[in-house]
Amino acid sequence: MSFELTASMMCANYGHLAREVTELENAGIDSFHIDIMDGRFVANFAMSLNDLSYIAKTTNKPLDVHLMVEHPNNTVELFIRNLRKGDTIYIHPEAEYHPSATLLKIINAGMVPGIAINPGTSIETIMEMLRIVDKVLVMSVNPGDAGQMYLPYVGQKIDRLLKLKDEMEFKIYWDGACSREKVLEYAPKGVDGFVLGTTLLFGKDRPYKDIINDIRALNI
Ligand code: S6P
Ligand code: MG
Repeated sequence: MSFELTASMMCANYGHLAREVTELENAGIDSFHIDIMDGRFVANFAMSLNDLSYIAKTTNKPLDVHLMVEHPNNTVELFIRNLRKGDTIYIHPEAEYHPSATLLKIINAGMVPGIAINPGTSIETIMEMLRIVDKVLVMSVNPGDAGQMYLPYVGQKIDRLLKLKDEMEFKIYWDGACSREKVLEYAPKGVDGFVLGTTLLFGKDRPYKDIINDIRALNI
C-alpha cells in the first residue's frame, strides 16, 4: 500500500537545517511540511517565509505549506512566489471570509490547493470546498504546536471523509501526533499521507533512514 510521508520541518534542528533536509531526503521522505503561523490565528510563530525559501532552494522534493494565518488571501502571493508549480498550499477555511476565492488564487498559480481543518471543524461546513481542493489536511491536534496529544474524536471525522474522497476527488492527509499505530490503522483505510513530527520522526536519537524504513516496512 502506498502512502506519503512528509516531514514537519518546524520540528527540525535549525542548528543545521541544510543537513536535516539532506538526511531526510536520503532517508526517503516524500515531501517537506512547512508550518507558517502568524501569532493571531494560532498563538505561536513557527516557520517564516525565509525558512520556506531556504528549504525550497535546498531540496527538489515537493513542499507543502500549511498556512495557519488569518486571512491568507492577503498574503498567499508571498508564498506562491517562493514555491514551485506542483507544491501544495493549505489554507484554513476557518481563517478566511471567502476561502474558495483564496483557493482559486492557489489553483491559478499552478499550485495544489488544500484545506487544513481544525479538530472542531465539521465536514458539513466545508462540504462545497471538498469539490474544489485536491487535498484535505485533517488536524488531529489543535493547530499551533508540535508534541501535543492526539484528539480521539477526530478519527470519526476521518472515517466519514474517507467515504467521500473518491466521489469528490480529494486526498486525505493526517497532521498531528502521528504515531506508528495511526499509520498502521489509517493507511489501509485510505489515508493518503502522514505528517511526521516529534511523535515519530524528530528527536529520537535514531537515524531518519531507520525510522522511515521501519514505517515503510509495516505490514500494511
Ligand atoms: C501543528 C502543526 C503540525 C505539527 C506536527 C508535529 O500546528 O500544524 O504540522 O508540526 O503535528 O507533529 P507531532 O508529532 O509533534 O504532533
Ligand atoms: Mg502542520
